Amino acid sequence: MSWIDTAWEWAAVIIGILVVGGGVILGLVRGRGGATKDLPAPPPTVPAEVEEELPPLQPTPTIERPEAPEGRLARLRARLSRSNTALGKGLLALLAGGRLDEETWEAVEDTLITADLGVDASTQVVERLRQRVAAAGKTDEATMRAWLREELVALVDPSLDRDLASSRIEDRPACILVVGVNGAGKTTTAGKLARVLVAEDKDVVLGAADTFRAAAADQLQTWGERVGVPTVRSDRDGADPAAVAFDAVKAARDLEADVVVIDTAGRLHTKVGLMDELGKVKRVVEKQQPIDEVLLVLDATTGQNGLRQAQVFTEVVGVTGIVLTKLDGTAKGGIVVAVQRDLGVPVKLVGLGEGPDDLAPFDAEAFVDAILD
Ligand SMILES: Nc1nc2c(ncn2[C@@H]2O[C@H](COP(=O)(O)OP(=O)(O)O)[C@@H](O)[C@H]2O)c(=O)[nH]1
Ligand SMILES: [Mg+2]
Repeated sequence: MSWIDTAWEWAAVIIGILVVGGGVILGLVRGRGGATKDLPAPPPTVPAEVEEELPPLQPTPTIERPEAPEGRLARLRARLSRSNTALGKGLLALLAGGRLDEETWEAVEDTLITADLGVDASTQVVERLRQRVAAAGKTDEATMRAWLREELVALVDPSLDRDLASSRIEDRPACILVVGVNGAGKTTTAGKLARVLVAEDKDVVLGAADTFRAAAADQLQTWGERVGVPTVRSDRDGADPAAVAFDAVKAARDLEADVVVIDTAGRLHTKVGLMDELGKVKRVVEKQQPIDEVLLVLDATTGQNGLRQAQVFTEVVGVTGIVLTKLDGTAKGGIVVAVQRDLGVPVKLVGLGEGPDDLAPFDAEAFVDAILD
């Protein structure tokens, strides 16, 4: 058992050496540490935690937060009323002027027709107002304003279903096709609509099926990038629009997106060309899934001319909703009524400017109030 004793002795010696040695080494290190204070500073190096905070070399696009659609109404109302005050003020000046003779009623009807309300609708409003005045014998401004408002709201029809198909339907994305003549505002509307949908927390895919010029796809892609929405496109001018539309829908399905918005070309001068191209886009997309919404984009400033073009589109593709753009640029808000009556399709969205969030869901009462304010 003497070797254990020896081992313990050795252990004690080793521990002793370690304690003393450790103290010496510690002292040396401290001593050196003290000495470095007098040495020149080492070349500066970027600490790891600061390096991580430096901006990356490749600038990443800033994702914008679009304005909530509900919040837009107040601002857009102000813009609408700027271009439409002439209509509201003119009508009320005539109606509340005291003398409602034949000449005055004619002037009221002319004012409504001039505002693009359409002849039938204008005649109807005047007829109803005359009956009410005759029955109640009142023509004070508050009464006339209230009646005019009621008649116009009835014409714009608050009962129409203006909901947009923009949520997943039975485990697939909703599909929106945007159509209309060149320059109406299709691409702008598709871009603004993507923002409306992003503001509603939807996952959106854009499809650039206007393949005439690469610039058209660039324009759409830029809209998408600003709010982090991918754009399916072809880099080749003149690619088959139906193929691009098909790919966009496929991408939206693969990504399990909520909605895919497809922009189309407007340079289709003949009805036959329009039939061929839009008809094919529709047919090809529908090999995968139905198109839920066909939005016809109409420029409000083209007035009654726009209606004739619109008719062709309703014949070719089943239009489910109208987007009336450039209402900020016209005093003829009555076109809303004319469009709905002529095409039998509700106005679902209105464009009120060139700003990215200048697209608002349409509301009959707010619209009439904006006209009469
Ligand atoms: N003032 C105004 N301009 C608009 C509105 N919507 C579109 N535009 C403008 O109309 C022009 C044509 O738009 P674009 O989307 O390229 O038309 P597209 O050919 O149908 O795709 C562009 O300069 C847009 O900025 C709107 O609501 N108000
Ligand atoms: Mg376009």
